[in-house]
Amino acid sequence: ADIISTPDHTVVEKEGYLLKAKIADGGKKLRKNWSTSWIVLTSRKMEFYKESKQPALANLKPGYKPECVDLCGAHIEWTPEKSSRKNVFQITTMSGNEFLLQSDIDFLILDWFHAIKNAIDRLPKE
Ligand code: I3S
Repeated sequence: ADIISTPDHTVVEKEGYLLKAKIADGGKKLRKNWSTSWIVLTSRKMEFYKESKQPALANLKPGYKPECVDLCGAHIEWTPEKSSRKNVFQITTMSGNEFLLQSDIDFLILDWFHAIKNAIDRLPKE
C-alpha cells in the first residue's frame, strides 16, 4: 500500500469509521452521545472528523478542525460495563478526556484496539 502522509509529514497508520462517544472533557463527565466519526491514527495522535455524506467537503470547510487526541501518556482498555453495545473500549488522555469507541464488527474493532495500543506503547509515557 502507498504511504499516506499528512501535511505535517506524519504517517497515517490507520483510518476509518467507528462509533464514538466522548464521555469526559478534562475530567468533567459529559452526557454520552454516540456518533459516527472518521478516525485518523498517526504515530502520536488520533483525529476525529465529523461524519458526512461528503466527508472530504464537510471537513474542509474553512475553520473546521477535527478533534485531536494526544496519545502520549494515554490509556486504552476494554470497557464492557460502560455501554450496552458490544466491543466498546475507552481511551483516556493525560488531560482527562475520555472517549468510547465501538464497532459491531469484531475484527475491525480488534484491529483498531491493537493499532492504538501499539501507538501508545511506542510513545514516551509523558
Ligand atoms: O450509559 P447510558 O447513560 O445508559 O448511555 C446511554 C445514553 O447516553 C443514551 O442517551 P440519553 O442520555 O439521551 O438517554 C444513548 O442514546 C444510549 O446509546 C446510551 O447507552 P449505550 O448503552 O448505547 O452506550
